[in-house]
Amino acid sequence: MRTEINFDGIVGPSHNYAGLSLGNLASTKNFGKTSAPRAAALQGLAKMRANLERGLPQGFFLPLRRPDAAWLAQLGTTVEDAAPTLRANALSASSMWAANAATVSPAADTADGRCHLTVANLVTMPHRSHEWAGTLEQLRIAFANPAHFAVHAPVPAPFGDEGAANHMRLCAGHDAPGIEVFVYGAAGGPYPARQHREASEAVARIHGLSPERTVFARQSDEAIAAGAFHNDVVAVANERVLFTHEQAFAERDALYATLHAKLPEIEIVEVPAAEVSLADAISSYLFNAQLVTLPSGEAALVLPGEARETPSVWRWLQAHVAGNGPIRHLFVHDLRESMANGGGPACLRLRVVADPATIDPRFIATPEKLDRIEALVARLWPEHIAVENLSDPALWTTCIEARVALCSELGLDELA
Ligand code: SUG
Repeated sequence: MRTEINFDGIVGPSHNYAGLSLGNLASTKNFGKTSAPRAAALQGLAKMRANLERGLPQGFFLPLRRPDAAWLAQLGTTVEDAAPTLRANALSASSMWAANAATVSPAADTADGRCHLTVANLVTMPHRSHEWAGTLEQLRIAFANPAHFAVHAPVPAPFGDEGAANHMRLCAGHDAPGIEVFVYGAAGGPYPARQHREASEAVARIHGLSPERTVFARQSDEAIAAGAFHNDVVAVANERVLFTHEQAFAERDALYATLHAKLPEIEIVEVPAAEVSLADAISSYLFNAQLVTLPSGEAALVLPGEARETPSVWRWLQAHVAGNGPIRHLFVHDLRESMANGGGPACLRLRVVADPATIDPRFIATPEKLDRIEALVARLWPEHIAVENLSDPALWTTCIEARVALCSELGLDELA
């Protein structure tokens, strides 16, 4: 049966705070702090385990090869010789944020009835611009069955594409035809607009989406200026629910009217700026929650601890759950290590609607497999990385060996 599967990026052993993402306020603020890669990976694995226990199908992606020697070679250098910033770009563990791996259009939406995935080019940020090759390699293995999947290479530069983080899907049920909403940013503000409309339009064409069920919406300039470098920092959709901040979209009324016309049963849950400011929404990652449908049919939010610690946000959530709103349950997780680089629960996962039996089983989580990954992470992931450690050859070796061991543990030696 086709169902929604969340594929989380396993946090790689090189996770660090090099402050590489301009416009992502958490990344800038935490530049230079000492990271805890082992704790980061264990926090992510605990979220995966909890979602599995909630009855939600769960998959994962492996960290990419870091340092990325192949990328440095294209730039005429090596990890030993690269300047510190370039070396940090080659060592980033940023592929953990699987919401930026690809854009996914489920089979029910596409012309050929297959699930289409286009790998994101992530060209705006140097440290993310070299993820695509490793991601493509991995998705081609996980979704190799040509009867059910088509995995596409990224759209070409200069059109920036950041994948599912700027894509929402509204539908009566996950396997029913959906309305796909692509959110792009306009250039000209203090921070780069990382998703370009041209890229979103290309992805919609490549996936064979019907123009009647495809919507292109502009992110509001205030949201980008306030630090919402991806739409999934200010809005999230699941089935017929759109959960959004009042200031997420440039032409909000027109967008809501379009969505109501295309999906009359839509429920738009809008959080007013007067109750939760954009600043609080962004620092707490209220909208970067995973909005999921539990086996009971009820909707739940999987939130980061920061949402409970932000009074305006927690007040709003408590009132919503106490009232008659569509979101019935709140689950809070400690994802502090990822959050400190601007990645919340929803950034860490890529949603794919498919029959799990059609996916390479090596990427599907089971409690026993999570036990084995956890044990390996506890043994091999560095406990801490300070920014100056990035120039230590011993750290590069540790990162390479830890990842190779994970590939081998999961029977994925071809990715080593
Ligand atoms: O691209 N942070 C990521 C966070 C991505 C969050 N993803 C979604 N919103 N879906 C980014 O800005 C920080 C890395 C550093 O600074 O070292 C970073 O890349």
